[in-house]
Amino acid sequence: MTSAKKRPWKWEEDGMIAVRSIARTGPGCHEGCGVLLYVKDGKLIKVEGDPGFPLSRGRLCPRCLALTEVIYHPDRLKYPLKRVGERGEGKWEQISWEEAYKTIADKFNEIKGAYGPESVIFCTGTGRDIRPYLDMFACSFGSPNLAGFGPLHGNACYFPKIVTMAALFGGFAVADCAQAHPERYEHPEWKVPKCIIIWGNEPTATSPDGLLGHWIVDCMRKGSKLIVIDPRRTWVAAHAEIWMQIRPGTDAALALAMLNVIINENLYDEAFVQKWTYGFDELKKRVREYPPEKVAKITWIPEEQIIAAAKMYATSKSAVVQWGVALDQSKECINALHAITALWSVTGNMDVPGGNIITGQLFSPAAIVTQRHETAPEEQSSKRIGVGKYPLMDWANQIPGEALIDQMLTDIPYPVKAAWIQATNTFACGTADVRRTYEAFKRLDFNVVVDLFMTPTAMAFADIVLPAATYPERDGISQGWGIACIGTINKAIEPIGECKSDMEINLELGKRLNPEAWPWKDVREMFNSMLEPAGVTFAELRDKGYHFGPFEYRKHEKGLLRPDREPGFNTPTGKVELYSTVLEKCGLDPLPSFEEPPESPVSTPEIVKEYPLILTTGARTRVFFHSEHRQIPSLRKMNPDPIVEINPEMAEKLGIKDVDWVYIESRYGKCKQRARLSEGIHSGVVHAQHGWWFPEKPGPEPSLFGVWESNINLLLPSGWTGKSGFGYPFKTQMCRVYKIGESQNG
Ligand SMILES: Nc1nc2c(c(=O)[nH]1)N[C@H]1C(S)=C(S)[C@@H](COP(=O)(O)OP(=O)(O)OC[C@H]3O[C@@H](n4cnc5c(=O)[nH]c(N)nc54)[C@H](O)[C@@H]3O)O[C@H]1N2
Ligand SMILES: Nc1nc2c(c(=O)[nH]1)N[C@H]1C(S)=C(S)[C@@H](COP(=O)(O)OP(=O)(O)OC[C@H]3O[C@@H](n4cnc5c(=O)[nH]c(N)nc54)[C@H](O)[C@@H]3O)O[C@H]1N2
Ligand SMILES: [Mo]
Repeated sequence: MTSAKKRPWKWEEDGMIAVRSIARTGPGCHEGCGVLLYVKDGKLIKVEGDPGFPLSRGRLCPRCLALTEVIYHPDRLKYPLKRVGERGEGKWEQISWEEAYKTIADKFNEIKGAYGPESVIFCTGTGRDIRPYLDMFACSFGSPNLAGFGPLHGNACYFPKIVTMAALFGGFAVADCAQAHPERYEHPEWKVPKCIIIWGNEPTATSPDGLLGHWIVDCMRKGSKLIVIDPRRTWVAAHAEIWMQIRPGTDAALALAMLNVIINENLYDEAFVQKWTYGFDELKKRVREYPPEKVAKITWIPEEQIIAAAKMYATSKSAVVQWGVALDQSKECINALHAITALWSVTGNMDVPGGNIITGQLFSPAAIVTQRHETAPEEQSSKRIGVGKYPLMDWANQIPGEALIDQMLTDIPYPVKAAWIQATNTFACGTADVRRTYEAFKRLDFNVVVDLFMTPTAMAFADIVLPAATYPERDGISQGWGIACIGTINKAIEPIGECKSDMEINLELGKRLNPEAWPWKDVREMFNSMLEPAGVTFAELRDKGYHFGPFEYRKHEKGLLRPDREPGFNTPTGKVELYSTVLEKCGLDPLPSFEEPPESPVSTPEIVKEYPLILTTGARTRVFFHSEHRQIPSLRKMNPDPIVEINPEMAEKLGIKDVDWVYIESRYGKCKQRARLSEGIHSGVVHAQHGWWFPEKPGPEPSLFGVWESNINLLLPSGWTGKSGFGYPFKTQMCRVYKIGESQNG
């Protein structure tokens, strides 16, 4: 066990109380940075980075710095609300928690009695730390239908990566930026990666899934050279040795061409390949179909650049891939993920210092899995929505989002009657084919939304709205960073109004629905029980601040990856399966390949005349988390309107000037955003922001806070998930852009 020395978590400073904590949600956030919360007269005054927290070392993003504006915002939900008018009318009545819980429990139990617990679905979005509790909540009610994790369509955020890695090497890997070690860069075994490929990712804006962006900057300062693959010139692209301005959705072809160069020029790690991989010869044969010359035409990347990048990556020891959500957000995403995993495997960068390291998680899985088995009867999992549709989804125990919407609309094979929506702004952000999703949720008999603010989702669907606490208003356990490190979130202030933490809400309502499954008297007792596998109590963890699990490199050599403790990887063959027996069993191609996006200048040339531009969406901004923060003055000021980025040459052709309002239109829908001319985007590509609604506009129907005006997901249709059930083309779509007449502006 590696923990910090005991240090205070609360002290007095300059007439204020300082509370050491970890930033989690709400509001939305993907990782957890150490924070110092300063409180005066019971009010949060300011937030600073905690220099003593080894993973963030005092750094913070603009959203944490604006936290007081979130907490004390006049629009915060403060009390449980019951709908009194029609759905969407915006007429609410304040009720007590007791009445809210009773109404929900009665209604859920009534549905359970009439249709079975599976007729209640449980939905959540990304990154919030409520997932384990919500999982327990759904299971203890008996429903196998916990949906979400951000994008409903194709589960196109991180899950495809998790599943691909589980299939290929039976584990989960992240880029090694010394985050596994409390002493970080000073750890004797850690090595600075000589080369970092940043692939479809902008870590300095997003700090996504297991990585804080400043780790990349730290590595750059220590000598790492970057290869960046992005259709837009991002901060990291501007600082790269090689920036490949790829055509959206062609990443699999690029990875295969890089493999082609590495294999044909004998730049791979022969010893690792021989001893630890399965199916190299088949892969070698497959990559012959992807010579750089051909792939240059597919990807729009010059052939020499592909070759140079492949050589630079393969000859740098060590080298690492840091990949982003752009890779999950194409239709046949598993292909690219498979090929990239093969890249770091054949070059011997698997689980080595400064490579892609295999990690585990510390606290929840054991507790949650036990809980799940105790409370979710076997026969219930066969009722999971979409079961049998996609073998790989079944293998991974996932719900295909499109099957969920289909079932909500058709009642086949059984009706969905109610939704528990905790921390997702579904149709404003997390789903494609917005109108269809909207219709599906509208059909349900009873919906509960737990959120910080009245969102378009809550306004449109909710019968009961419950107010959630922000992280300084509650205790919690933080586990992020894609690494076995945990710490406590420490309450610094009393919640405003009657807000409660998500965990409290799940526990209190869980007790009413199934008391046996929730034996704990309060949240603290629940946390202690969940921390048992990690061997610490909440109070001990709080006093230390953080706790790292053990970490070793090259675990496959030491028998640390397989349940039988034999050397090797936790796969059917015991090797990294370049040729995947799991994918094969699931009826999928066992080798990576490239498929054109469903709409592209190549696959649908007939529509290019009318819709000539490739639309990529949703590249994150530093100031918003998805659809959140639009009501926060200091953040909104930095990005007041929805922005579509267009190359100046193209803009000129289209008669569009900087900051003009324009329509972006696909074959399926349109919305309006404001043009920003940018040299950094390819002239054949435009990029539109996602998640836009306008808290300042009227809430009641039909406006729903203007959610139909600039919502880019109106342009994205259903029916386009990949063959595996994973993947959706959120970032590859054909569109046209044109200027709006003056009268239609704003
Ligand atoms: N076009 C396009 N669409 C996309 C994407 C894209 O790139 N392009 N990206 C997709 C991805 S990767 C994802 S993950 C999804 C994300 O989609 P969602 O996860 O649905 O994200 P949000 O819309 O921000 O919804 C989060 C809601 O939860 C509330 N909230 C925040 N923290 C808490 C909390 O701790 N407790 C509770 N109870 N509520 C909280 C917020 O106020 C907000 O209303 O969007 C997807 N949508
Ligand atoms: N500030 C902030 N941080 C966030 C979030 C947020 O909303 N706000 N959301 C969180 C969530 S849920 C997620 S999933 C992560 C995502 O974080 P990232 O993985 O960084 O995702 P994006 O910003 O969507 O896209 C990264 C880059 O991919 C590029 N790109 C677009 N299409 C393609 C393509 O076809 N191929 C390639 N190679 N590149 C492409 C875009 O231009 C963009 O620069 O961020 C998390 N962190
Ligand atoms: Mo995501």
